[in-house]
Amino acid sequence: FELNKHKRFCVLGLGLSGMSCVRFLVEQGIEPSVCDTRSLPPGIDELKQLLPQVDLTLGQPSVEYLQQFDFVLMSPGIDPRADIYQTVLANGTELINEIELFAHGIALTDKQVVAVTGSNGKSTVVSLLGEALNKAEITTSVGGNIGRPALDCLSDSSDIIVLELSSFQLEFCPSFAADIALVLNVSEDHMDRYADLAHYAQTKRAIYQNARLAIFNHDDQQTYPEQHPNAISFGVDCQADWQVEQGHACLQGNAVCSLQQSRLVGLHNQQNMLAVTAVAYALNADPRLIEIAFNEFSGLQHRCEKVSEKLGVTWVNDSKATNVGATLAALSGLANIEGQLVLIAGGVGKDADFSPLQSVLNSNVDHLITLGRDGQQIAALKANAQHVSSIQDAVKLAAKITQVGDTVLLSPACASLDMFKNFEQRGLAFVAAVEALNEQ
Ligand code: UMA
Ligand code: ADP
Repeated sequence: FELNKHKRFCVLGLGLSGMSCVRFLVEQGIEPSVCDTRSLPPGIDELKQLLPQVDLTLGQPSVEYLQQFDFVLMSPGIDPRADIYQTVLANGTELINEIELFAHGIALTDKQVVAVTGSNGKSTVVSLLGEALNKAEITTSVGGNIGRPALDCLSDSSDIIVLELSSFQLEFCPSFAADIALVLNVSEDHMDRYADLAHYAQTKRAIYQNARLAIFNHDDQQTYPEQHPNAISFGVDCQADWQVEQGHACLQGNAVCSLQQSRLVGLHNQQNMLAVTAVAYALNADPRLIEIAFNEFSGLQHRCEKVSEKLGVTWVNDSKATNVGATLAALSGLANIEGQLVLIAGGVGKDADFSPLQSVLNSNVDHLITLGRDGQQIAALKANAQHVSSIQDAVKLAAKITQVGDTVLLSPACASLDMFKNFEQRGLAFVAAVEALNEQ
Protein backbone atom coordinates (compact mmCIF):
# COMPACT_ATOMS: atom_id res chain seq x y z
CA PHE A 1 0.00 0.00 0.00
CA GLU A 2 0.97 3.63 -0.35
CA LEU A 3 1.57 5.82 2.68
CA ASN A 4 -0.79 8.42 1.40
CA LYS A 5 -2.40 11.42 3.12
CA HIS A 6 -5.64 10.76 1.24
CA LYS A 7 -6.10 7.36 2.88
CA ARG A 8 -7.76 7.09 6.27
CA PHE A 9 -5.87 5.26 9.02
CA CYS A 10 -7.12 4.07 12.38
CA VAL A 11 -4.61 2.99 15.01
CA LEU A 12 -6.41 0.36 17.05
CA GLY A 13 -4.84 -0.16 20.48
CA LEU A 14 -2.85 2.52 22.23
CA GLY A 15 -0.08 0.54 23.89
CA LEU A 16 3.61 0.71 23.02
CA SER A 17 3.08 -0.55 19.50
CA GLY A 18 0.05 1.64 18.76
CA MET A 19 1.79 4.77 20.01
CA SER A 20 4.82 4.05 17.80
CA CYS A 21 2.43 3.78 14.81
CA VAL A 22 0.88 7.15 15.67
CA ARG A 23 4.32 8.79 15.90
CA PHE A 24 5.42 7.23 12.61
CA LEU A 25 2.28 8.27 10.72
CA VAL A 26 2.49 11.81 12.07
CA GLU A 27 6.11 12.01 10.87
CA GLN A 28 4.83 11.03 7.42
CA GLY A 29 2.28 13.84 7.53
CA ILE A 30 -0.67 11.53 8.20
CA GLU A 31 -2.98 12.14 11.15
CA PRO A 32 -4.63 8.85 12.13
CA SER A 33 -7.78 8.31 14.17
CA VAL A 34 -7.15 6.31 17.32
CA CYS A 35 -9.27 3.73 19.12
CA ASP A 36 -8.73 1.53 22.17
CA THR A 37 -11.21 -0.80 23.85
CA ARG A 38 -9.88 0.25 27.27
CA SER A 39 -11.17 3.34 29.03
CA LEU A 40 -7.67 4.46 30.01
CA PRO A 41 -5.11 3.06 27.54
CA PRO A 42 -1.41 3.45 28.42
CA GLY A 43 -0.47 5.88 25.61
CA ILE A 44 -3.25 8.39 26.20
CA ASP A 45 -1.21 11.22 27.75
CA GLU A 46 1.47 11.06 25.07
CA LEU A 47 -1.21 10.97 22.37
CA LYS A 48 -2.95 14.07 23.65
CA GLN A 49 0.34 15.92 23.77
CA LEU A 50 1.28 14.92 20.25
CA LEU A 51 -2.16 15.41 18.69
CA PRO A 52 -4.35 17.55 20.93
CA GLN A 53 -7.27 17.48 18.45
CA VAL A 54 -7.01 13.76 17.71
CA ASP A 55 -10.13 11.81 16.77
CA LEU A 56 -10.11 9.36 19.71
CA THR A 57 -12.65 6.64 20.44
CA LEU A 58 -12.50 4.67 23.69
CA GLY A 59 -14.46 1.47 24.25
CA GLN A 60 -15.38 -1.37 21.91
CA PRO A 61 -15.54 -0.02 18.33
CA SER A 62 -18.48 -0.80 16.03
CA VAL A 63 -18.28 -2.22 12.52
CA GLU A 64 -19.60 1.11 11.18
CA TYR A 65 -16.82 3.00 12.94
CA LEU A 66 -14.02 0.78 11.62
CA GLN A 67 -15.43 0.57 8.12
CA GLN A 68 -14.88 4.26 7.46
CA PHE A 69 -11.11 3.63 7.33
CA ASP A 70 -8.95 2.38 4.48
CA PHE A 71 -6.49 0.85 6.96
CA VAL A 72 -6.88 -0.33 10.54
CA LEU A 73 -3.58 -0.81 12.36
CA MET A 74 -4.08 -3.78 14.65
CA SER A 75 -2.25 -3.83 17.98
CA PRO A 76 -0.62 -7.21 18.69
CA GLY A 77 -2.73 -7.60 21.84
CA ILE A 78 -6.00 -7.61 19.88
CA ASP A 79 -7.39 -10.95 18.77
CA PRO A 80 -8.29 -10.48 15.08
CA ARG A 81 -10.58 -13.53 15.00
CA ALA A 82 -13.40 -11.57 16.63
CA ASP A 83 -16.40 -11.22 14.27
CA ILE A 84 -16.10 -7.46 14.06
CA TYR A 85 -12.63 -7.55 12.48
CA GLN A 86 -13.58 -10.32 10.09
CA THR A 87 -16.62 -8.33 8.96
CA VAL A 88 -14.62 -5.14 8.46
CA LEU A 89 -12.02 -7.09 6.51
CA ALA A 90 -14.66 -8.68 4.29
CA ASN A 91 -16.08 -5.21 3.60
CA GLY A 92 -12.80 -3.92 2.18
CA THR A 93 -10.92 -2.27 5.04
CA GLU A 94 -7.34 -3.53 5.18
CA LEU A 95 -5.97 -4.80 8.48
CA ILE A 96 -2.26 -4.08 8.85
CA ASN A 97 0.15 -3.65 11.77
CA GLU A 98 3.22 -1.84 13.02
CA ILE A 99 5.54 -4.23 11.17
CA GLU A 100 3.82 -3.39 7.88
CA LEU A 101 4.57 0.28 8.54
CA PHE A 102 8.12 -0.75 9.45
CA ALA A 103 8.45 -2.43 6.03
CA HIS A 104 7.61 0.89 4.41
CA GLY A 105 9.92 2.86 6.69
CA ILE A 106 12.93 0.55 6.22
CA ALA A 107 12.61 0.73 2.43
CA LEU A 108 13.58 4.41 2.69
CA THR A 109 16.88 3.53 4.42
CA ASP A 110 19.88 1.36 3.61
CA LYS A 111 19.69 -0.55 6.88
CA GLN A 112 19.53 -4.33 7.03
CA VAL A 113 16.99 -6.22 9.13
CA VAL A 114 17.40 -9.44 11.04
CA ALA A 115 14.06 -10.86 12.21
CA VAL A 116 13.89 -13.51 14.93
CA THR A 117 10.90 -15.50 16.07
CA GLY A 118 10.28 -18.75 17.94
CA SER A 119 8.33 -19.92 20.94
CA ASN A 120 11.31 -19.57 23.30
CA GLY A 121 14.70 -17.92 23.31
CA LYS A 122 13.83 -14.86 21.21
CA SER A 123 14.81 -12.22 23.76
CA THR A 124 18.00 -14.06 24.70
CA VAL A 125 18.98 -14.43 21.05
CA VAL A 126 18.22 -10.87 19.93
CA SER A 127 20.00 -9.40 22.98
CA LEU A 128 23.06 -11.57 22.50
CA LEU A 129 23.08 -10.93 18.76
CA GLY A 130 22.93 -7.17 19.42
CA GLU A 131 25.91 -7.49 21.79
CA ALA A 132 27.89 -9.63 19.34
CA LEU A 133 27.31 -7.37 16.33
CA ASN A 134 28.07 -4.17 18.24
CA LYS A 135 31.21 -5.80 19.64
CA ALA A 136 32.16 -6.60 16.03
CA GLU A 137 31.66 -2.90 15.18
CA ILE A 138 28.52 -3.52 13.15
CA THR A 139 26.24 -0.92 14.72
CA THR A 140 23.00 -2.59 15.70
CA SER A 141 19.66 -1.66 17.31
CA VAL A 142 17.47 -4.27 18.98
CA GLY A 143 13.69 -3.92 19.18
CA GLY A 144 10.27 -5.46 18.57
CA ASN A 145 8.46 -7.76 20.99
CA ILE A 146 11.34 -7.42 23.45
CA GLY A 147 9.87 -4.04 24.37
CA ARG A 148 11.19 -1.22 22.21
CA PRO A 149 8.83 -0.83 19.23
CA ALA A 150 10.31 -1.79 15.87
CA LEU A 151 9.33 1.54 14.32
CA ASP A 152 11.32 3.45 16.95
CA CYS A 153 14.51 1.71 15.79
CA LEU A 154 14.21 3.30 12.34
CA SER A 155 15.46 6.64 13.58
CA ASP A 156 18.63 5.16 15.14
CA SER A 157 21.93 5.61 13.33
CA SER A 158 22.61 1.85 13.33
CA ASP A 159 23.34 -0.20 10.21
CA ILE A 160 21.39 -3.25 11.36
CA ILE A 161 18.05 -3.58 13.10
CA VAL A 162 17.50 -6.86 14.94
CA LEU A 163 13.81 -7.45 15.56
CA GLU A 164 12.23 -9.91 17.94
CA LEU A 165 8.85 -10.72 16.40
CA SER A 166 5.98 -12.54 18.08
CA SER A 167 3.47 -14.55 16.07
CA PHE A 168 0.96 -11.73 16.67
CA GLN A 169 3.30 -9.24 15.01
CA LEU A 170 3.68 -11.50 11.97
CA GLU A 171 -0.04 -11.57 11.20
CA PHE A 172 -0.69 -8.38 9.21
CA CYS A 173 2.52 -7.41 7.46
CA PRO A 174 2.53 -8.77 3.89
CA SER A 175 5.24 -6.31 2.73
CA PHE A 176 7.74 -7.19 5.47
CA ALA A 177 11.02 -8.58 4.12
CA ALA A 178 13.92 -9.38 6.43
CA ASP A 179 17.46 -9.70 5.14
CA ILE A 180 17.91 -12.62 7.53
CA ALA A 181 14.94 -14.42 9.08
CA LEU A 182 15.36 -16.95 11.91
CA VAL A 183 12.83 -19.28 13.53
CA LEU A 184 14.39 -20.70 16.70
CA ASN A 185 11.80 -23.33 17.64
CA VAL A 186 8.07 -23.93 17.79
CA SER A 187 6.29 -25.41 20.78
CA GLU A 188 2.81 -24.87 22.08
CA ASP A 189 1.99 -21.31 23.17
CA HIS A 190 -0.88 -18.85 22.73
CA MET A 191 -3.35 -21.64 22.06
CA ASP A 192 -6.06 -19.19 23.13
CA ARG A 193 -5.29 -17.18 19.95
CA TYR A 194 -4.74 -19.95 17.37
CA ALA A 195 -6.88 -22.82 16.11
CA ASP A 196 -4.07 -25.31 16.68
CA LEU A 197 -0.28 -25.72 16.79
CA ALA A 198 -0.05 -25.97 12.98
CA HIS A 199 -1.76 -22.59 12.57
CA TYR A 200 0.53 -20.99 15.17
CA ALA A 201 3.64 -22.51 13.50
CA GLN A 202 2.53 -21.35 10.06
CA THR A 203 2.11 -17.82 11.39
CA LYS A 204 5.69 -17.91 12.70
CA ARG A 205 7.07 -19.22 9.40
CA ALA A 206 5.61 -16.16 7.64
CA ILE A 207 8.82 -14.48 8.84
CA TYR A 208 10.63 -16.20 5.94
CA GLN A 209 8.49 -14.49 3.29
CA ASN A 210 10.76 -12.43 1.02
CA ALA A 211 13.81 -13.02 3.26
CA ARG A 212 17.23 -13.10 1.62
CA LEU A 213 18.47 -15.81 4.00
CA ALA A 214 16.30 -18.16 6.07
CA ILE A 215 17.83 -19.82 9.15
CA PHE A 216 15.90 -22.71 10.67
CA ASN A 217 16.22 -25.29 13.42
CA HIS A 218 17.10 -28.65 11.90
CA ASP A 219 15.75 -30.46 14.96
CA ASP A 220 12.31 -28.85 14.67
CA GLN A 221 10.27 -29.56 11.52
CA GLN A 222 7.82 -26.79 12.37
CA THR A 223 10.56 -24.24 11.68
CA TYR A 224 11.39 -25.52 8.16
CA PRO A 225 10.88 -22.92 5.42
CA GLU A 226 8.91 -24.12 2.41
CA GLN A 227 11.12 -24.05 -0.68
CA HIS A 228 13.32 -21.14 0.31
CA PRO A 229 16.14 -20.60 -2.23
CA ASN A 230 18.68 -19.70 0.43
CA ALA A 231 18.23 -21.56 3.71
CA ILE A 232 20.68 -22.86 6.31
CA SER A 233 20.07 -24.71 9.54
CA PHE A 234 21.42 -25.09 13.05
CA GLY A 235 20.79 -27.92 15.46
CA VAL A 236 21.90 -31.06 17.23
CA ASP A 237 21.09 -33.18 14.16
CA CYS A 238 24.23 -34.16 12.28
CA GLN A 239 22.78 -32.83 9.03
CA ALA A 240 22.48 -29.30 10.38
CA ASP A 241 24.83 -26.76 8.79
CA TRP A 242 25.67 -25.26 12.17
CA GLN A 243 26.37 -27.67 15.06
CA VAL A 244 28.07 -27.57 18.43
CA GLU A 245 31.14 -29.79 18.38
CA GLN A 246 33.56 -30.01 21.31
CA GLY A 247 32.22 -26.78 22.77
CA HIS A 248 32.54 -24.83 19.52
CA ALA A 249 29.99 -23.41 17.10
CA CYS A 250 30.96 -25.18 13.87
CA LEU A 251 29.90 -24.53 10.29
CA GLN A 252 29.99 -27.79 8.34
CA GLY A 253 32.53 -29.17 10.76
CA ASN A 254 34.79 -26.10 10.89
CA ALA A 255 35.07 -24.43 14.30
CA VAL A 256 34.07 -20.75 14.13
CA CYS A 257 33.98 -19.71 17.77
CA SER A 258 34.11 -21.24 21.22
CA LEU A 259 31.08 -21.44 23.51
CA GLN A 260 33.11 -22.90 26.37
CA GLN A 261 33.63 -19.75 28.41
CA SER A 262 29.98 -18.68 28.25
CA ARG A 263 28.10 -18.50 31.56
CA LEU A 264 24.79 -19.47 29.92
CA VAL A 265 23.73 -22.93 31.03
CA GLY A 266 21.69 -25.67 29.38
CA LEU A 267 21.49 -27.25 25.95
CA HIS A 268 18.87 -24.68 24.89
CA ASN A 269 21.37 -21.87 25.43
CA GLN A 270 24.00 -23.68 23.36
CA GLN A 271 21.43 -23.74 20.57
CA ASN A 272 20.66 -20.06 21.14
CA MET A 273 24.37 -19.21 20.81
CA LEU A 274 24.64 -21.38 17.71
CA ALA A 275 21.78 -19.48 16.08
CA VAL A 276 23.40 -16.16 17.04
CA THR A 277 26.70 -17.30 15.51
CA ALA A 278 24.92 -18.31 12.29
CA VAL A 279 23.39 -14.85 11.91
CA ALA A 280 26.48 -12.87 12.98
CA TYR A 281 28.69 -14.94 10.65
CA ALA A 282 26.32 -14.30 7.74
CA LEU A 283 26.78 -10.58 8.45
CA ASN A 284 30.58 -11.01 8.34
CA ALA A 285 31.15 -10.34 12.04
CA ASP A 286 34.62 -11.28 13.25
CA PRO A 287 34.25 -14.66 15.06
CA ARG A 288 36.79 -13.64 17.73
CA LEU A 289 34.58 -10.71 18.67
CA ILE A 290 31.41 -12.87 18.66
CA GLU A 291 33.20 -15.14 21.13
CA ILE A 292 34.11 -12.21 23.40
CA ALA A 293 30.45 -11.12 23.42
CA PHE A 294 29.44 -14.67 24.44
CA ASN A 295 31.96 -14.67 27.27
CA GLU A 296 30.71 -11.33 28.57
CA PHE A 297 26.97 -12.07 28.44
CA SER A 298 25.57 -13.30 31.73
CA GLY A 299 22.00 -13.88 30.55
CA LEU A 300 18.83 -11.83 30.95
CA GLN A 301 16.92 -11.28 34.16
CA HIS A 302 14.02 -13.69 34.83
CA ARG A 303 15.43 -16.42 32.53
CA CYS A 304 16.85 -19.27 34.64
CA GLU A 305 18.54 -16.60 36.73
CA LYS A 306 20.20 -17.63 39.98
CA VAL A 307 18.95 -14.94 42.35
CA SER A 308 19.89 -16.01 45.89
CA GLU A 309 21.51 -18.56 48.14
CA LYS A 310 19.24 -17.78 51.07
CA LEU A 311 19.23 -20.53 53.74
CA GLY A 312 21.88 -22.41 51.74
CA VAL A 313 19.32 -23.09 49.01
CA THR A 314 19.83 -22.06 45.37
CA TRP A 315 16.85 -19.95 44.27
CA VAL A 316 16.34 -19.68 40.51
CA ASN A 317 14.02 -17.14 38.90
CA ASP A 318 12.69 -18.32 35.52
CA SER A 319 9.56 -16.18 35.57
CA LYS A 320 9.83 -15.66 31.78
CA ALA A 321 8.96 -19.35 31.32
CA THR A 322 5.42 -18.61 30.17
CA ASN A 323 4.88 -21.87 28.28
CA VAL A 324 5.55 -25.58 28.70
CA GLY A 325 8.58 -25.64 26.36
CA ALA A 326 10.45 -23.07 28.44
CA THR A 327 9.82 -24.96 31.70
CA LEU A 328 10.98 -28.20 30.06
CA ALA A 329 14.20 -26.43 29.02
CA ALA A 330 14.77 -25.14 32.58
CA LEU A 331 14.18 -28.58 34.10
CA SER A 332 16.51 -30.20 31.61
CA GLY A 333 19.18 -27.58 32.40
CA LEU A 334 18.88 -28.49 36.10
CA ALA A 335 18.80 -32.25 35.54
CA ASN A 336 22.18 -32.91 37.15
CA ILE A 337 22.00 -30.79 40.28
CA GLU A 338 22.81 -32.25 43.66
CA GLY A 339 20.12 -32.03 46.33
CA GLN A 340 16.38 -31.84 45.92
CA LEU A 341 14.57 -29.75 43.33
CA VAL A 342 11.40 -27.83 44.17
CA LEU A 343 9.42 -26.39 41.25
CA ILE A 344 6.97 -23.50 41.60
CA ALA A 345 4.61 -23.34 38.59
CA GLY A 346 1.19 -22.10 37.49
CA GLY A 347 -0.64 -18.99 36.30
CA VAL A 348 -2.57 -18.43 33.07
CA GLY A 349 -2.15 -21.52 30.89
CA LYS A 350 -3.43 -19.96 27.63
CA ASP A 351 -5.29 -23.24 26.88
CA ALA A 352 -2.01 -25.20 26.88
CA ASP A 353 -1.74 -28.95 27.17
CA PHE A 354 0.45 -29.44 30.28
CA SER A 355 0.83 -33.21 29.88
CA PRO A 356 4.34 -33.00 28.28
CA LEU A 357 5.52 -31.91 31.75
CA GLN A 358 4.31 -35.06 33.47
CA SER A 359 7.25 -37.39 33.02
CA VAL A 360 9.90 -34.83 33.97
CA LEU A 361 7.81 -33.68 36.96
CA ASN A 362 7.92 -37.25 38.18
CA SER A 363 11.58 -37.95 37.37
CA ASN A 364 13.42 -34.65 38.05
CA VAL A 365 11.22 -32.70 40.47
CA ASP A 366 11.10 -33.70 44.15
CA HIS A 367 8.32 -31.30 45.21
CA LEU A 368 5.82 -29.39 43.12
CA ILE A 369 4.16 -26.22 44.39
CA THR A 370 1.50 -24.61 42.20
CA LEU A 371 -0.35 -21.33 42.19
CA GLY A 372 -2.55 -19.20 39.97
CA ARG A 373 -5.60 -19.71 37.80
CA ASP A 374 -4.50 -22.89 36.03
CA GLY A 375 -2.01 -24.16 38.63
CA GLN A 376 -4.30 -27.01 39.69
CA GLN A 377 -4.03 -28.47 36.16
CA ILE A 378 -0.26 -28.79 36.67
CA ALA A 379 -0.69 -30.05 40.26
CA ALA A 380 -2.84 -32.89 38.89
CA LEU A 381 0.23 -34.27 37.06
CA LYS A 382 2.19 -35.16 40.21
CA ALA A 383 1.25 -36.88 43.46
CA ASN A 384 1.46 -34.74 46.63
CA ALA A 385 1.71 -31.45 44.74
CA GLN A 386 0.63 -28.53 46.91
CA HIS A 387 -1.43 -25.61 45.61
CA VAL A 388 -0.99 -22.23 47.34
CA SER A 389 -2.61 -18.84 46.84
CA SER A 390 0.36 -16.47 46.55
CA ILE A 391 3.99 -16.39 45.49
CA GLN A 392 4.92 -15.51 49.09
CA ASP A 393 3.20 -18.66 50.33
CA ALA A 394 4.93 -20.68 47.61
CA VAL A 395 8.35 -19.39 48.72
CA LYS A 396 7.62 -19.96 52.42
CA LEU A 397 6.49 -23.51 51.72
CA ALA A 398 9.56 -24.14 49.55
CA ALA A 399 11.80 -22.86 52.36
CA LYS A 400 10.10 -25.22 54.80
CA ILE A 401 10.64 -28.34 52.72
CA THR A 402 14.20 -27.66 51.56
CA GLN A 403 17.59 -28.08 53.17
CA VAL A 404 21.07 -26.72 52.51
CA GLY A 405 22.17 -27.78 49.00
CA ASP A 406 18.65 -27.92 47.52
CA THR A 407 17.34 -25.82 44.61
CA VAL A 408 14.04 -23.98 44.21
CA LEU A 409 13.02 -23.04 40.67
CA LEU A 410 10.23 -20.62 39.75
CA SER A 411 9.39 -21.69 36.19
CA PRO A 412 5.63 -21.28 35.83
CA ALA A 413 4.92 -22.68 32.32
CA CYS A 414 2.18 -20.03 32.35
CA ALA A 415 1.63 -16.33 31.80
CA SER A 416 1.44 -14.17 34.91
CA LEU A 417 -1.52 -11.94 34.10
CA ASP A 418 -3.96 -13.48 36.63
CA MET A 419 -1.84 -12.31 39.58
CA PHE A 420 0.74 -9.86 38.22
CA LYS A 421 1.15 -7.01 35.74
CA ASN A 422 3.71 -9.02 33.78
CA PHE A 423 6.42 -11.68 34.12
CA GLU A 424 8.91 -9.12 35.44
CA GLN A 425 6.65 -8.22 38.36
CA ARG A 426 6.17 -11.94 39.12
CA GLY A 427 9.94 -12.52 39.12
CA LEU A 428 10.57 -9.52 41.35
CA ALA A 429 7.85 -10.68 43.79
CA PHE A 430 9.59 -14.07 43.94
CA VAL A 431 12.96 -12.46 44.68
CA ALA A 432 11.41 -10.18 47.33
CA ALA A 433 9.71 -13.15 48.99
CA VAL A 434 13.03 -15.04 49.09
CA GLU A 435 14.79 -12.02 50.58
CA ALA A 436 12.06 -11.72 53.22
CA LEU A 437 12.69 -15.28 54.49
CA ASN A 438 13.93 -15.44 58.03
CA GLU A 439 17.54 -16.67 58.20
CA GLN A 440 17.19 -18.72 61.41
N1 UMA B 1 -5.71 -4.35 24.79
C1 UMA B 1 -7.04 -4.05 24.99
N2 UMA B 1 -7.64 -3.20 24.12
C2 UMA B 1 -7.02 -2.62 23.08
C3 UMA B 1 -5.65 -2.91 22.89
C4 UMA B 1 -5.03 -3.79 23.75
O1 UMA B 1 -7.66 -4.55 25.92
O2 UMA B 1 -7.66 -1.84 22.34
C5 UMA B 1 -5.03 -5.26 25.73
C6 UMA B 1 -4.50 -6.52 25.05
O3 UMA B 1 -5.44 -7.55 25.05
C7 UMA B 1 -3.26 -6.84 25.87
C8 UMA B 1 -2.80 -5.50 26.42
O4 UMA B 1 -3.87 -4.61 26.21
O5 UMA B 1 -3.56 -7.67 26.95
C9 UMA B 1 -1.54 -4.98 25.74
O6 UMA B 1 -1.76 -5.01 24.35
P1 UMA B 1 -1.10 -3.95 23.36
O7 UMA B 1 -1.40 -4.43 21.99
O8 UMA B 1 -1.50 -2.56 23.74
O9 UMA B 1 0.43 -4.13 23.70
P2 UMA B 1 1.64 -3.10 23.54
O10 UMA B 1 1.81 -2.27 24.75
O11 UMA B 1 1.52 -2.40 22.23
O12 UMA B 1 2.84 -4.12 23.50
C10 UMA B 1 3.06 -4.87 22.31
C11 UMA B 1 3.35 -6.31 22.71
N3 UMA B 1 2.21 -6.84 23.44
C12 UMA B 1 1.53 -7.94 23.04
O13 UMA B 1 1.83 -8.57 22.07
C13 UMA B 1 0.37 -8.36 23.89
C14 UMA B 1 4.59 -6.34 23.59
O14 UMA B 1 4.94 -7.69 23.84
C15 UMA B 1 5.76 -5.68 22.85
O15 UMA B 1 6.86 -5.60 23.72
C16 UMA B 1 5.37 -4.28 22.39
O16 UMA B 1 4.17 -4.33 21.61
C17 UMA B 1 6.46 -3.65 21.51
O17 UMA B 1 6.59 -4.35 20.32
C18 UMA B 1 4.62 -8.17 25.16
C19 UMA B 1 4.03 -9.57 25.08
O18 UMA B 1 3.43 -10.03 26.05
C20 UMA B 1 5.88 -8.23 26.02
N4 UMA B 1 4.18 -10.30 23.96
C21 UMA B 1 3.71 -11.65 23.82
C22 UMA B 1 4.75 -12.65 24.34
O19 UMA B 1 5.94 -12.31 24.38
O20 UMA B 1 4.34 -13.80 24.63
C23 UMA B 1 3.44 -11.96 22.34
P1 ADP C 1 11.25 -15.39 24.49
O1 ADP C 1 11.62 -13.97 24.20
O2 ADP C 1 11.04 -16.21 23.25
O3 ADP C 1 10.16 -15.55 25.49
P2 ADP C 1 13.50 -15.67 26.35
O4 ADP C 1 14.89 -15.61 25.89
O5 ADP C 1 12.94 -14.48 27.05
O6 ADP C 1 12.58 -16.06 25.11
O7 ADP C 1 13.32 -16.94 27.28
C1 ADP C 1 11.99 -17.32 27.69
C2 ADP C 1 12.04 -18.63 28.46
O8 ADP C 1 12.45 -19.68 27.59
C3 ADP C 1 13.02 -18.64 29.62
O9 ADP C 1 12.41 -19.42 30.61
C4 ADP C 1 14.25 -19.32 29.04
O10 ADP C 1 15.00 -20.00 30.02
C5 ADP C 1 13.65 -20.32 28.04
N1 ADP C 1 14.46 -20.53 26.84
C6 ADP C 1 15.41 -19.71 26.30
N2 ADP C 1 15.88 -20.24 25.16
C7 ADP C 1 15.21 -21.38 24.93
C8 ADP C 1 15.25 -22.37 23.90
N3 ADP C 1 16.07 -22.25 22.86
N4 ADP C 1 14.41 -23.43 24.02
C9 ADP C 1 13.57 -23.55 25.06
N5 ADP C 1 13.49 -22.66 26.07
C10 ADP C 1 14.30 -21.59 26.02
